[in-house]
Amino acid sequence: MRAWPSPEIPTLPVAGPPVALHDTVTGQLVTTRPEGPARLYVCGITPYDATHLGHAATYLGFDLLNRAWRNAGHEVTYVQNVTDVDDPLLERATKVKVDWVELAERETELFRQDMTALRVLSPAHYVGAVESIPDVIELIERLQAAGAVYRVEDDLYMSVTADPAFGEESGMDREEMLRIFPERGGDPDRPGKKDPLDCVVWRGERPGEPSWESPFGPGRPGWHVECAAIAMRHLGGDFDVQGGGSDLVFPHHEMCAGHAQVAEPGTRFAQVYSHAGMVAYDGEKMSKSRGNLVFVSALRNSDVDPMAIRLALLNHHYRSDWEWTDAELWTAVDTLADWRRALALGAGAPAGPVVEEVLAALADDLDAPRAVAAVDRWARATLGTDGLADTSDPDAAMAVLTVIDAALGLAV
Ligand code: 5CA
Ligand code: ZN
Repeated sequence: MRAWPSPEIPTLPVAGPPVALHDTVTGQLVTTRPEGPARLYVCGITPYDATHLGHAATYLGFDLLNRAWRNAGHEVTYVQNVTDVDDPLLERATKVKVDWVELAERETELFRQDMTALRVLSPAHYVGAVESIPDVIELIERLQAAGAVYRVEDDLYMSVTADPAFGEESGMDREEMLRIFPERGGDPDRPGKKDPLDCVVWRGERPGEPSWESPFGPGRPGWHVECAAIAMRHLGGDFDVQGGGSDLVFPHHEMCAGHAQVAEPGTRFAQVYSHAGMVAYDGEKMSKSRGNLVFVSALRNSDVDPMAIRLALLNHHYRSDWEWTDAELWTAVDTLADWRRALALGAGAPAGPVVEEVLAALADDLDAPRAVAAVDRWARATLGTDGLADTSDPDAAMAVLTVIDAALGLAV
């Protein structure tokens, strides 16, 4: 499907360092060494409600990775899906009496507008579950050929233990998996399953639900098989980074890896699994099911500068769990105003060290708060908020503007 227009990235006078990223599997920092274009897959939205700040924080985190790679001289092939048919979307459509296709299209369009306003680089391939059904069917057939699929009534399940590496991505033991699985779409107690952790790959047609023809009977894709099929189609095996929020560590990314690794034995799904922390509001994880949401579009509609939203999100490290407060948004508005005053001077404190620090911070596990602090120190030195104003570098503003645009995605 159509993505959103990508902002231009200005060219930096210096290349950024190689990018190190925290890997969920090993719990270590890994220096990524893409061969050819860096290949990134990030799990997209389920479009039944507007983009909230938790979603935005996650996509911004991976936007920093995309930018850090590009600034280090790599091309990037970025793929993102849209789960445009799944239980929560169909349930919401029924509840609000709106056609599910209409609801998905409307919310996907709003997401595009939010991403555009936040200056998030767009994916090269923005792919819906519905348009991927032929790829999903083909993947299920490969899983069948590997003997990893069985039927329970009209539904097809994949045996998770068919992947010898099952459990490696999340590093969880069975007890923990069994506890989390039902909270995140799993059905451990269904009679007829061989293993409670097995997941649906094809959900047979139910009355009143959309379905598509397939060799397994009419139905629709399971959730995990969707991302496995889309990633394999557009990135191939062993791609550089699989990303998403930490709520996807298990079962979603574990199962995606399992599907791909059973279909192509001997190949890893992704080299690195990267997860963003959860944003909370009112004391709990911001989630559609809990309803404690702050929407990006609502802030935009109340005239909040999208760059202030972006800066407020950048003030938190992508891996930390944190709670959104309005106070932080207003602090970001003030910070931006200071930066704008400093940048309007043209001359300023020496830009070289700021440029270097911003690029180094982002290459070090996307440490945006450290990069923001460096820019802030520069602005204070330039304005003399800390003492005497320093305008010794005649070209400072242009250099700082360029790096905050290229690396942090801020247009100020
Ligand atoms: N469509 C699936 C992924 S294939 C899905 O999880 N959709 S979603 O709309 O629920 O979430 C979209 C992305 O936002 C996912 O990467 C998810 O991990 C992330 N996300 C959801 N809630 C939060 C939150 N409160 N804080 C941070 N990230 C979040
Ligand atoms: Zn996904």
